[in-house]
Amino acid sequence: MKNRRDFLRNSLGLGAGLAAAPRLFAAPQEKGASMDMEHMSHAIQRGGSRIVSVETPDVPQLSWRMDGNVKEFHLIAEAVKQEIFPGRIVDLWGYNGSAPGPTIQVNQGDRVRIIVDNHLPEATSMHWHGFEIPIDMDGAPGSSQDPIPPGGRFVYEFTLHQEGTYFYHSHMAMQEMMGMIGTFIMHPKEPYKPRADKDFAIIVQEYAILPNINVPNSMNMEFNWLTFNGKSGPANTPLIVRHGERVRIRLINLGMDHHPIHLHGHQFVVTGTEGGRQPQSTWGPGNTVLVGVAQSRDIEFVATNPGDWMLHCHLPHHMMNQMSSMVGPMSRRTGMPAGLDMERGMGMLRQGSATSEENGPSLGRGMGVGSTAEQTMSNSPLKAGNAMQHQDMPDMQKQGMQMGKPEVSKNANSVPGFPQDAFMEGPMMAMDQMVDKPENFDLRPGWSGFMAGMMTFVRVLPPDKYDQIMELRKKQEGDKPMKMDMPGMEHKHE
Ligand SMILES: [Cu+2]
Repeated sequence: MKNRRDFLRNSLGLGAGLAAAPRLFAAPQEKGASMDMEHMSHAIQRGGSRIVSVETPDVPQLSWRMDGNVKEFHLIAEAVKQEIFPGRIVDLWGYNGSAPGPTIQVNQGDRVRIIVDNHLPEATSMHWHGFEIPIDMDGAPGSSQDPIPPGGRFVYEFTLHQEGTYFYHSHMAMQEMMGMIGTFIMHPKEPYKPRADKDFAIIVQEYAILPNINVPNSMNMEFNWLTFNGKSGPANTPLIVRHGERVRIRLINLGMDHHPIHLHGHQFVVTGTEGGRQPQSTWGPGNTVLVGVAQSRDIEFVATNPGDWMLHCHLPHHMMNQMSSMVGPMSRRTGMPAGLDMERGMGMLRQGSATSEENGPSLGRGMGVGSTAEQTMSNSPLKAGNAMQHQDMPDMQKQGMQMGKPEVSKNANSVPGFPQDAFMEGPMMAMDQMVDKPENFDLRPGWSGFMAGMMTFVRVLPPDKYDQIMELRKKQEGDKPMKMDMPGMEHKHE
């Protein structure tokens, strides 16, 4: 028990940062307390067949300690500040400083203990989604347990006989919409066949974050920030694959929408659901998988086609960032003028927040221009003069936007329907430098102008380029503190 107390004290001191780390691991291992280093090195040897660990780009892995034969994890439910897009730092709720929370990986048959501390200002409860475990461990607030009060703790412990792609989440509905979910992988006792060379997991989430406010509106039914593992394109990290490898991607959804996730350049098969591995006889080819709310889907393919292939939700509004209603009156002459001035029409509030009493009725539920200020605009021709241009926006340039010349024809204003995509994406929205990282190495210049929302790349790379990126990654990791949820944990890559 002494070890356990030490562990808890150390891991509770997350805020102490790396300075606290040496103490934690310099301590001699007593009474069977040891880390499962085999797992931490991201490779599991079993019966001569290697199972790779699951990578969750942009989300840390959760480390554990062994207490006898029990794998012990520690999750802290808390408010987090997270940059979901360059310059857009928002207030989410998550676990151990991240939303989604850190990824848990265990083996089928493991005895697992998860200590959950509630650092939120209100009660919470942790549900283990799809787990076949005793009712008192299910985390259903009110029925299977009392909610965990603010400042409280609940210790969950169970043996896991399942395998597959699972997740944990707060069972308070509104907290789910604040980000409170995490990936929980159960590796199979008998390795899946065929073996995957790369294994990834992505949690898809959606937030309604209204203008001039950093807190998601969990009551909203429309979403303007769509994320893969807590980042919106182009801020998320591409999946790096070597040409010829077999790839598994596990997709998890717990939001208000179902997401059709589409992969370019490859057919795949759906090999698993939130209930585990599916029999091979059910695998039919596809390139889009509908990941419904509360579901997970595993897809697999052999990366035979070199290139930087898009992986994205195919709902058009889920391929955008920071959507708000178009502003009709400021630029259009035909049609009746709507009731808002330009600033409010664009959602630039001068006082209060979007959910304040004053603005709430128009902004609280819809995006930008709300139900009480419906626009009468149609997509009718704009007034005469120059087509809308973006290059005279020095502020945005200062912020690192590339702001190249927009591709708008001379007669654009006379074409009904304009502007549409010209102002949602394109070269002038590019920010390659702002999102520079090893995994983005050598993408086509300007690529970032066309990535938004639930969108990333599967980069199927020839060996030399693959090795180059791995080198860059290694170098970067040497330069900065490890991105683990616990200080000092070494996060080794293969
Ligand atoms: Cu979607």
